[in-house]
Amino acid sequence: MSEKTLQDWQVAASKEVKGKDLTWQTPEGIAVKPLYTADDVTADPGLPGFAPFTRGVRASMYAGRPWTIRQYAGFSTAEESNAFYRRNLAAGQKGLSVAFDLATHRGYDSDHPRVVGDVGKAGVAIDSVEDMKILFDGIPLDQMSVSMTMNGAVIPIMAFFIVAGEEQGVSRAQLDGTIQNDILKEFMVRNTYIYPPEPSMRIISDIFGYTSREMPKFNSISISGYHMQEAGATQVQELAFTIADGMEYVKYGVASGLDIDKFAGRLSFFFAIGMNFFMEVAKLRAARVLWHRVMTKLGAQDERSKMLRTHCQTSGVSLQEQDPYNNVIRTTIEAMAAMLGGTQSLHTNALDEAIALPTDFSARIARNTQIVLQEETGMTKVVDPLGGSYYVEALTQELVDKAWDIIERVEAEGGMAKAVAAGWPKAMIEEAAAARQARVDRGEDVIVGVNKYRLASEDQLDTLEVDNHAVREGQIARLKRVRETRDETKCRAALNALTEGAKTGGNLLELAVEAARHRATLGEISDAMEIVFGRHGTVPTPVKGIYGAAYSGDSRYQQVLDGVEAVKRRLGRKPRMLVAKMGQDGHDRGANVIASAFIDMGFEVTSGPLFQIPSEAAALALEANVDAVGASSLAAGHKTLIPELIGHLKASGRADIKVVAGGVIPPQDYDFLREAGVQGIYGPGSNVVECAADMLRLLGHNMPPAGEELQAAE
Ligand code: MLC
Ligand code: 5AD
Repeated sequence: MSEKTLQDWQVAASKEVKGKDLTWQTPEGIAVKPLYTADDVTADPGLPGFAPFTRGVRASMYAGRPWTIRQYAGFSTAEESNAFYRRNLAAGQKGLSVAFDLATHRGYDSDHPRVVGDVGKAGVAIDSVEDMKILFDGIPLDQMSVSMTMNGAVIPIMAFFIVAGEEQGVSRAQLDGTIQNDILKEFMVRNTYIYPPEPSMRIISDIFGYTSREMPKFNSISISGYHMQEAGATQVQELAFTIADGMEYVKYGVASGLDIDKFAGRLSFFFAIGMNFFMEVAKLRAARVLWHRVMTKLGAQDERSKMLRTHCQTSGVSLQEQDPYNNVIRTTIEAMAAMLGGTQSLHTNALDEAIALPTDFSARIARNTQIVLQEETGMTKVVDPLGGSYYVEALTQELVDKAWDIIERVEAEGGMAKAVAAGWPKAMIEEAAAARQARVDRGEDVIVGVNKYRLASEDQLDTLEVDNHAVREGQIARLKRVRETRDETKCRAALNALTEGAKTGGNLLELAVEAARHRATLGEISDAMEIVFGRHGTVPTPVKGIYGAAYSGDSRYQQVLDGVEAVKRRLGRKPRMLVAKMGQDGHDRGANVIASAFIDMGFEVTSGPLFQIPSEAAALALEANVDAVGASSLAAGHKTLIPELIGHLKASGRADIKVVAGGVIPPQDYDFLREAGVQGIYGPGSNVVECAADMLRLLGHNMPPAGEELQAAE
């Protein structure tokens, strides 16, 4: 036993680093010390399988049964996605997870004029029960657990799933899986809502009611922090808002007349796992402690109601377009954090994440990352091996306390639905996102291959390309067949009953199941409710001052500010830009960060509403009389939507308006876009100050090249 004291260590360490303060201030406001000892551990984590489940929800954890390898996937048609699922299951994947295209998410059939660029692109196109049956062809739904990421069009998708099961001979009581069904975070960060908040919350209670009665094995919601972290939230924000969302859903369920212990045991969670390894491990442990505390407070009696079970996905935003094989390393580290945090189910991202959807090759590496952890390393043999680590235990407690402060604020202001309507959680997350972007652009947060150790030239990856026009044609033909062969009278009657139910009460899922049986389509079922509920829309409000503040005194930033001033003198007004979001792509982090930063740099920015079609974006550009349009695209619609936008601008005699594109755009598409008239393309990892410098050049300003300090390291 050492006789040395903490003070002795302090003296020794301080001498080594010549008195430098080694405390690490994390973005969540936690001061991480260079050393933790037993003195820092204030709470006993107890044992796994017992309340408050700090060390895991099962006594034996992975020693008894490893987590579910559940890769999220979907693209193109139901046939193609089904074949992809079958190949993956044969190669060691254990559970399914369906990614739907954005048309489906937003309640539009594939033949709707607003979704021309979206069909089959970011996920699989599903228009009716017929598509759902093909999606699970040869996959027995009584044996395979299926997660479906659906929030907006959750009623028709659940109905199709139930009827597809029925027609496979599987009763709904046997169906095992999870529906995301988490609308609060959609209004906050993910944006695939359809209806306004109030009817959306009713839909969730109706699903709780139906599944708790009819589908005992089915997880009725996946309360998701993932998208908050993707949108820029710190781990504390992700943790707090997710648990607070969960509380809100439980309160709505109880208010709708359900007994808390009848449905709470089937609520599940979903977190992102980023690169701050120990913070992520501690976050999952803290989440379990917080949920146990919250559910006890809400009056749950059954321990299963208080047990937080979660899926995790490694972080998409942490992966880069540049030097993409580094992404395999990042994903491995993140997967280990998810495992050591005690996740129940995991998706590991593919190395081409920042560019396109996974190919068979990149999906294999992603899946094998988990298989290697499970089958080669021996890491699953011990339950919660980080339990008792001074640092991890102290961090767990600190996260619990910090998140609790935010949860108490939410509660004091009337709960998460009210907070979301007031908008402060979203603003808080956007501020964190702008601050992170500034740290990356300034090189303070290192990203290997992007702002440090950047390669002089990059090899191109083979990426998956979906021909959305062909998928759309196929879907339109199938929709036509479905509509021609169904009993129209029965179908209409079921749809009318659904509309009536939306008006006067009655379980919407139960009513939609009937409509689905009679081959009502996804768009028709959505419309039947939209008549009563209306469709929700939002215009972004970018945060101001955060990005600029991080750059005060920076010489390159000053050059850009001077450039903007020069253009302003020439034009007699600020340079104007429209940040446009077209198609059903609701990923607005990039658009918001760009808008915030450009405003701080002196541009006049119009943030277009989400979900515009190209003619609407062009009309807005003319109305705001902008000099340039920045089209932000993260859902693969760029090849259809941006050329159309340029066509509309030209047709209106405004070919002079510059169009640039940003977001997830594979290098393979650059020439196509340039030929269509796009004058600047900014993929992931672009430095925002340099984007602005480029914009000034496009506007005729003689902008000097970036100085040494901003040039990428070779
Ligand atoms: C588990 N079991 C054990 C055990 N471990 N039994 C004995 N000993 C052990 N050690 C039992 C469980 O109790 C359960 O049975 C069964 O085994 C399955 O285990 P599980 O732990 O419940 O796993 P799973 O079925 O995979 O469920 C995990 C889940 C679920 C609860 C988190 O909700 C889920 O799969 N979620 C996935 C969500 C998802 O994939 N989302 C994708 C989002 S992508 P029983 O009988 O108790 O149930 C996205 C991106 C985008 O959102 O588009 O934006
Ligand atoms: N297939 C596979 N992964 C997908 N993701 C989104 N859509 C798909 C899809 N169709 C993953 C990406 C993204 C996160 C939200 O989910 O990793 O970052």
